Amino acid sequence: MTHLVVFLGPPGAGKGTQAIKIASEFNLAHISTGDMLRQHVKEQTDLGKIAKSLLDEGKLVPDDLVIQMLIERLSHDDCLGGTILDGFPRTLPQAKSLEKINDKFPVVKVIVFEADQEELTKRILLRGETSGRGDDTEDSIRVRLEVYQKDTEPLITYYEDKGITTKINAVGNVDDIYKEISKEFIK
Ligand code: B4P
Repeated sequence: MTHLVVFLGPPGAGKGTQAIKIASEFNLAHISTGDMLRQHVKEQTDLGKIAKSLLDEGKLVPDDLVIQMLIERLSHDDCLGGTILDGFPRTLPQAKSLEKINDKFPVVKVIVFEADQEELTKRILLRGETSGRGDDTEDSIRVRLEVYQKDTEPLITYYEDKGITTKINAVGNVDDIYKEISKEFIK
């Protein structure tokens, strides 16, 4: 059985930053659907060709494509000892797709990253100066924040109802935030 821990939060909240540190410290696999999609774009795969403009515009890639990509990735051996899902699920159908394979991949914990829009925009614009990411622009950030509120934020209630969420203040020093999150892994 592969336990899944979901990192949920708005764009730029630091999900990826913290997932890398936690996965390495607690020996977990780290799956970032954003990184996987960017790799597809780079390699110009069929999925990458579909994803490119959506990513740049700040829109979500269609559920069926992302779900298929995620399920295939979860079948790799490195996921057997537990996995952090960074950026998945982002919609209710994506969350429900995990329920369908729930016996093998139960979501045991959801870390909810909280940060205000001003801070998020500042971080992403700063990253845009060096990242070369087509979605680290002012226009794309606006869309990404809107998409987050509409499609992803409802997942907080969805997982709260299951009693498995922990909210984390994602504004502050990276190491302090890491310490807060790591408490959830040593309980
Ligand atoms: P992601 O790659 O998931 O991008 P993100 O939300 O911007 O990243 P994150 O919250 O991880 O922030 P990070 O640590 O990098 O998604 C990109 C796109 O891929 C989506 O818009 C969508 O199109 C597509 N996609 C991905 N998953 C999908 C799915 N499931 N379904 C459909 N489409 C999907 O941190 C951001 C910046 O802040 C960094 O520069 C970092 O250094 C900095 N930072 C981090 N913590 C900080 C702190 N405490 N203080 C100051 N700065 C900090």
